[in-house]
Amino acid sequence: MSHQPFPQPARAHLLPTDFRFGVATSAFQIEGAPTADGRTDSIWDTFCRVPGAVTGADTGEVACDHYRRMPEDVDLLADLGVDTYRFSVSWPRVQPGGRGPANAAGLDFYDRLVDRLLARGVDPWLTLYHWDLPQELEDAGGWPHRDTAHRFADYAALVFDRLGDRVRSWTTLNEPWCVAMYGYADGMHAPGRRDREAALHAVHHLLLGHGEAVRRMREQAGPDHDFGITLNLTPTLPATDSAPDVAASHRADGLGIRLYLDPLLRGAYPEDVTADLAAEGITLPVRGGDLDVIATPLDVLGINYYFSERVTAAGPPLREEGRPATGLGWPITPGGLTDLLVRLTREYPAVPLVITENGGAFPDATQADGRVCDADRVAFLAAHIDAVAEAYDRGADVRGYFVWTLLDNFEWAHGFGPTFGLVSVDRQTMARTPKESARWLRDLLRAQRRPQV
Ligand code: IFM
Repeated sequence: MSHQPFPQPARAHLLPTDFRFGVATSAFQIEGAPTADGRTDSIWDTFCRVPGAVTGADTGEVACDHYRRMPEDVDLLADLGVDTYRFSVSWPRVQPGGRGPANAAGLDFYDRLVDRLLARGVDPWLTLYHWDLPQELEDAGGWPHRDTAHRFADYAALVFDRLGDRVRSWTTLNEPWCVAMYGYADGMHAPGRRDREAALHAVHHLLLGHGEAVRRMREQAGPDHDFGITLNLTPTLPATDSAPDVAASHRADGLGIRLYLDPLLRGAYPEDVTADLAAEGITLPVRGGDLDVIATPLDVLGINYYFSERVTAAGPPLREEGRPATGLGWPITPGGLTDLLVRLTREYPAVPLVITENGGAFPDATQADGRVCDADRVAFLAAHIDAVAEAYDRGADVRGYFVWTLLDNFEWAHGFGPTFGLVSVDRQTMARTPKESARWLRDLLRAQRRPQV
């Protein structure tokens, strides 16, 4: 088979030489080893046992066996030439049950991971919460319950105490929108509740937990530490110029984007959104001082970008016939990323931006010679890196871009079907095979790092 030249992000040369390139993963999606060294159940362990909750009844029991294969995986990602690895810590591994002292054996794993990354010249970027709430905290009320925010801040302080001497970049939460809406409103994700009011209470307590955690960690931090949160932002556009479509798009923007950014960066919930919620009979459980805590200054705002969508007043977001889409049917819209980054820089108080996740699930083709060909993924990544470079050129303060994800892994309620990885994982043997996209990324980063003449 002939090798086609891979597409290149034409504007990548516009990015500064200290622009970060990384790959991202999360604990539950790759680690496995659910009972090793004192770990107890998270809500996702429980959810996977619910018949019909996860496609194919897949579970995180083995996942990518990363808990045992961590050194090999660090070597794989270091060989890509990335300068940053974003990973998450499993809360029930390091504080089983979500209360009380740290579990030293659980923390030891992350200690070894951080040391190995640093030895390979890769900067660790730690996310404290990527969806795996200790089951006991859910049993006590979960994120709709205010106490969970305080428990999260305690947990953050425990992890910081152990790893803060070597980890400079700290993200509190990954995608609070998904935690609240998929977990507590739609029931598609753990813990599988369907209660819209509880979901909106969860939003407030997630943001409060974020702010409290940042404050607690800053008490112990030095000037080199960076603290932030990662939001999944899905920009919306009205499907037509009609007033109802424009209003529907604005409402979706309010619930998906401004409900998070406004309190974090401006210290207030958007009034149009709280008025809409009040009309539904829902009031956010805000107490005096909460918004000051939530608006604790950030050093970085993480953005997970997958697509933008067109909204109509008539029903769910439009899936436009013939528009390019990923294997999960998500529209491929790199221009939406440029517009989002430029908008954030124009509309919100200044904060450095990092794309903490971007990637696509595509079906991969394994050739007779063993190569895993994923030209769709290469084209997707090239277009999005190009979109980031364009935003940078237009003045957006964007400092980094991380590919989602290193390994084909447990894609939540979809199980192991959709593959987002740069590296494929044989589900029987756990053997890792870097795909063509991994080779492409390595070559791109080499060229990027080459001194300009
Ligand atoms: O796999 C997820 C990840 O855990 C959170 N962001 C989106 C990814 C793809 O769905």
